Amino acid sequence: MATRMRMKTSLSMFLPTAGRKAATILVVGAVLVLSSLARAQNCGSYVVEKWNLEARKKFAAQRFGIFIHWGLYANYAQGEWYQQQICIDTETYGRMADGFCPSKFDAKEWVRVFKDAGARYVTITSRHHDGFSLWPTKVDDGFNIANTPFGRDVIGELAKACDDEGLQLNFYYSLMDWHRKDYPAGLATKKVCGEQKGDYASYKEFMLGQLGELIDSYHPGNIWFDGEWEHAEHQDDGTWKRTLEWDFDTIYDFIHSKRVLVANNNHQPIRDKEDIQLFERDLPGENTDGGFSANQPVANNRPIEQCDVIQHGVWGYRIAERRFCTPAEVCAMICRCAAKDSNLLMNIGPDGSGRLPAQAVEVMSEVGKWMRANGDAIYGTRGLGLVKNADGSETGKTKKDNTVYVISISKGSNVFPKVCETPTSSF
Ligand code: JFZ
Repeated sequence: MATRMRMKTSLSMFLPTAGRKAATILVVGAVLVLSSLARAQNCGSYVVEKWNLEARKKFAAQRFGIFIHWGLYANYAQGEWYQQQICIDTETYGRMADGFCPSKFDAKEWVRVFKDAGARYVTITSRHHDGFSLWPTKVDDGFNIANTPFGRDVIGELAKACDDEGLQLNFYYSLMDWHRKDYPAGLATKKVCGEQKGDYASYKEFMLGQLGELIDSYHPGNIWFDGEWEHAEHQDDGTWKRTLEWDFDTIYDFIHSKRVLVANNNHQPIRDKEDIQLFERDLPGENTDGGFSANQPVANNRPIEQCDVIQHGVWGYRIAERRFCTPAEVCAMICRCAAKDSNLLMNIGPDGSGRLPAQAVEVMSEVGKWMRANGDAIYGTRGLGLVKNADGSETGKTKKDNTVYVISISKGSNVFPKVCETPTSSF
C-alpha cells in the first residue's frame, strides 16, 4: 500500500495553468459530465459477438502484462510528458527524430525479460501524445521511426519476438496529439500548440488509417486509447462541456470489424462498445488515486485492467528517478488485482539506447520467480475479493475450478505475498 500511496499523482501535474485545487474540481466535474455523455453514447442495440466474448475471456485469463512507454521522449530522459511540461514547440521537438538511434534495442531480449517475469502480454505505446509513431506508417507526414537514423520497425520487431514466444501484443494509441495541425487542441495540448482549432474529420481519417495499418500488419489483441479526457471544459456558469465529439461509434466499429478489442483510459463508466475497463494506478472500485477514477463505477461484465508504474511517478524513462517498486511490491499488486478480478499491466520505460532500465530487469526477474511458484493462484482465476485486516495486512481470494486461493499480503515492501490453497468445499 505504501508504494501505491507514494505513486499517487494528480491531473494538476499535467495542466498548464490550473492550480491543484482547480484541477481536482475540474477532474471531478469532468467525470460527472462525461459520465452522462458516456451513457448517452451507448448504442442500445449493440450486440456483442461471440469472437469478442471469447477474446475478452482470453485477455482476462492472462492476468499479468507489461506496459511499455517508449518513443522520442526516451532521449530526453525526463518522462513522456516532457515536451508539454517545458513547452517544446512541435518543430523543435521533432528534431529529436534526427537523434533517435537506440542501438541497444533488442526485441528478443525485451521479450525474454517479460516472459521470464511471468507476463502473458505486452502493451506498447505505438504512438504517444507527442504524435511520433514507432512503426513506418504510410499515412502520416513522416513523423515516425522510418525517418530516424535508426530506421528499423520497432513495432514489427516486437510483434515478431512476441509471436515467437507466445506473448500477445497490444497497442496503446493516443487520441490526443501534440504534433498534427488537424488535431483540435484540448486542455493539455493548448500549452504546446496554442488554441489550434484543427479539423477533426481529417484527424479521425488519419487515426483510422493508422489503426488499420497497425491491426493489419501486426495483429494486436487490443487497442488501448488514451487522451479523451483532455476534452472536457469548465464553463463560467459552472457547467461542463465536452469540447470534441470523438465519434467513438465509428472508431470502435472499425476496430471490432477486424476482431480486435477496444479499451479506453478515459476514467469513465464503461460504454457498450468498450471491451476492457481500465483503471489507472488505482484498484477497481477503490477510487483512491486523487481524482482519476473518482466516480468510475466498476463494470460487472467486462475484463478489468489496472495499469501501474514500476519507476516512481513516470511512465516514460526518467534518468534521475532511481526509485523502483520492489519485487514484493509488484507481486502484491498482481495479487491485489487478481483478488479484485483484474489484470495488472505493469509499466517499464526503456531508455534512449533501447535498454530496459537495469533495476526494472532485476525486479522483474524476482517477480518471475514468485510467479513460477505461485502462478496457479493468479492465471486463469476469478477474483473473490480483497479485505484489509486490522493490522494493515490484506487478504485476497481467487478461485479456479475447485480451488480457492487465499493470498496474504503483508505491509512490508520486502515481504512476498503468501498463497494457501483450499478446496472449494471448505468455503
Ligand atoms: C495517461 C498519459 O497521459 C500518461 O502519459 C500515460 O500514458 C498513462 C498510462 O495515461 O495518463 C493520464 C490519464 C488521464 C489523465 C491524466 C494522465 N487525466 O484524466 O487527467
